[in-house]
Parts: sequence; C-alpha cells; structure tokens
Amino acid sequence: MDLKKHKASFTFRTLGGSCLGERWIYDHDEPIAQFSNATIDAPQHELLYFGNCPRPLLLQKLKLQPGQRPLFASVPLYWRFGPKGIYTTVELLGLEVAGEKSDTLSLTFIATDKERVGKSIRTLTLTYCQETMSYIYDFNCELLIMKRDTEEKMSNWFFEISDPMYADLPGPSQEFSGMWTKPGYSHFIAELTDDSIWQIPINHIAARAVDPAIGIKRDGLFMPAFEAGHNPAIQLMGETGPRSTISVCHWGYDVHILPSYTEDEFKENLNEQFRLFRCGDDKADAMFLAKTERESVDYRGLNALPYHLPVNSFAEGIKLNEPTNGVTDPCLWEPTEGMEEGTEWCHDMGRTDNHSLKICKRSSGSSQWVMSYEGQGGFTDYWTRSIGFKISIWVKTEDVADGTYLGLGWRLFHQPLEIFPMSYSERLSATNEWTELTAELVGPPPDGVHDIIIFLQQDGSGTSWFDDFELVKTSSESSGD
Ligand SMILES: [Ca+2]
Repeated sequence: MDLKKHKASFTFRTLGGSCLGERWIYDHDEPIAQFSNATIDAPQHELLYFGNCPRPLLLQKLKLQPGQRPLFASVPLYWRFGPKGIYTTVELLGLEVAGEKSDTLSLTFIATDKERVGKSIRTLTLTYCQETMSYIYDFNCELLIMKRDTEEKMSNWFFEISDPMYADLPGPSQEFSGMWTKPGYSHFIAELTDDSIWQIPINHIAARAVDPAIGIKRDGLFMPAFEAGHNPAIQLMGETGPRSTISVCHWGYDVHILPSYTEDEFKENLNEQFRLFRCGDDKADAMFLAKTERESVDYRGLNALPYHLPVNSFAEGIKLNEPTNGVTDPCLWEPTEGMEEGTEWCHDMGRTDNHSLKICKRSSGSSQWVMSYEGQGGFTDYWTRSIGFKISIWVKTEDVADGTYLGLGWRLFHQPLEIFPMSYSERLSATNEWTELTAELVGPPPDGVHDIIIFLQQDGSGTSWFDDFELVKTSSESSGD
C-alpha cells in the first residue's frame, strides 16, 4: 500500500457472530478502532476508570496508520467532573454517525452521569492525512452543567476530558512466557507554553515524584518517545493546552488531561478539543533531543531505587531520573510513606555481594521497605485460584531494639491492609549474623485481589540489612491439596 496516496473510506460496523457484537471503525476492510460500552467486572481493571463507571465509554485499540499495530490502548470518551470528580458521563443517551463510506467519519456520543448533573456531547471526526501518513482523531468535548446548585465551592471542582492509555505500556513488570513486547519509548515529553520541553523518564516512581506538565502550549504535543514511525501524540488544541495540566499515572501510565476554569468560564458551557495522531519522526526526535534534563528525581529522600525481581540481590535498579531498561518495566522497592526514616539502598554490605536494602536509625518508631505491585495487577502474568506465595530473605541485624521481620499479605487497592490477615516471619532482635526469614501466603486469593504486598520492617532503633530475596509462586492444585 502506498500510504502517501492512500484514500480512506471509513465505516462504523457491528460485527456478527455474537449477540451484542463488537462495534468497530473500519478503513476499507481494516478495523482501526473499537468502540466499547461494556461492563468492567475486574476490580483491578475498573481502577483505570476510578471505580465509579462500571460501563465506561471507550475507543480502544486505535491504529494511527493503516497496517500498523494499535498505538493507543484506550481513550475514554467521557468527562469526569464535579466536586473531587464524582460525576462521570457514561450513560449513553445517543450515538450519531455521519460520513459513512467517505474519508471523513463523524461519531457523536451524547452521554450523562447517573445523577444527570452534566451532559457530554463528544464528537470524533476521523480523517486520514496523506502527507503525514497518519489517521487524525479529532475530539470535540462539550460539557453542559445542568445542575449548578451544588453546595461545593468551585475551587473544589475537578474536570477531566480524557485519560488515554498507550498500547503495551507499562511494559511487563517481570519476564514470563507469552509476555507482550515493551515499546521502545524511554520518556514522556510535552511542549509547554514557555517553549521548553517537559519530560519524565518512563519508570514507575518518576511518574509519581515529578510535578505534572502544567500549561501545554497552544496546539502543544504530549507523547512517549522515541520509536521510529511509532510516536503517538496527544495534541491539545487551542486554549485547551494552556488551561490544562497533564498528569501521568505511576501505575498504568495513563494520561490524565485536566482543564481548569475560572468562575466566569464555569458559567458557560465547557468546550475542549484534542487530537490523536502519529507524530512524524523529525518532530518527535527534535522534541526528544530538546527536552529539559533532570539532574535527579527525589522520592522519599532517595534518588535511586532497586528493581523488584523474583530472585533479587538488590544489585540492579535505576537512578529515578532514568528510564527502566531492558525488555521489562520492573516496579521498584520503595520506603513506605511515613516510615522512610533510615531507609537506604546499601552498596557497601550484602550477603553475597555489596548490595542490600538497609534500615539504620536511632528512634523508637518503625521503618519499612515495601513492594506492593507484585501480582497480575502489577503488569505480570495471570494467576489461577490456587495461587500462593513463599517469600524468603536473608537478614543481618546490629543492636535492633524491638525486632526486624518480613510481612506478606493480600492487597486490595484503596483498602486498608488490615482487611485480610497478614503473614509474618519470625522476628530478629539485638545482633544476628545473616539469618533466613520466610513467610507464606496460601491461596485462593480473596475476591477481587490481584496483588500481594511484601514489606521488610524494623521496629525500634538499630541497623538491619536485607538481601537475597526470593519469591516462589506455589499452587495448591499441583501439590494435590
Ligand atoms: Ca546483594
């Protein structure tokens, strides 16, 4: 196919072979994007839609060029808005299609929220540009606020026009058979109003530790880069850029687009525009090279953290101002918020090399290292109902007042850990040479649980080193239980 001469012919089709068949946008005979209004029943998946929209309106698996793999995994077509973002326009009232069998397809999604506070009119205009050899998805996002008699102050209102997810990002957090391929991107970059290029390296901590991109320039771009021919851009059109913040989720790397308004602007109907397309290599490369370097990224007092690996000597990790490297996108061990005193990634003491996790402090409280993204909800392979975990780690202590130990438990996002019983190792206190501590978690996991939490804790003053971690997945089925 000569992409410079390609002339699109778009249709919106419902596929047969199933009751309530899939709906896809086609270009000639090639499916290029799916419209989904399906029920999300996996709690971990639902997290992407903030737990309050069981049937999100989405475009999924968007191709940006004929014959190319999809570069966007999903693009929400709703507004989140209101005090703290409690309303989501996901009740589909109408869907209008125009321009079938032409080179300009228009889909208008009319939707409201359960309480009917807002009405969203979202129009997608889809075209193909021969010069850039890219489909262009233009979204016009209108929101009519139908009930304004809220008690909440305007300053507590929150607006989000979309939260696109890129395809195959994050990369798999651990290697496993049949895993997907991590794209070649190393950074998210954005064009700001002062003409600087904002950036964050693609790792799970930087997305949390770095301030979001604020004030995208008029028609400014945001994208992950760089992979030749595959740089998927979000362009904030006109004033949408300057009035918006872009925030990247540290867990799923989904891209929150968050406009803000003055009291006067809020009295009118709200209207934003954004565009998705494949950015040309010259432009993407120029932006990538012009990005503002970050000398360091500080997170809870540290600027480098070790990878979480199933067998781990704590020798490998990254400076937080750098992207993860290799074929996976590992999560990182981190100090627990509020329990970071004396935590250190140690490079002068270990059991079999010079690398370990360390806690060293004089106060009487508790300090903790934690890994809370181990499991199928942390971008790794699937569990079965018979899954269990055995964890072991070697620990050395000096003058520990109240005890050092390993803890392990099922974890449900946004819920207190105490709702499920934790499993603990024995406790080491005072001074001990390298000693192996173990803890075990037996399946099946509680309903809705897709992750476990693992922590390494020291209570009271003293020094502890942790090394040669090992995680083994067990199965109650294969052992005949
Ligand atoms: Ca080590």
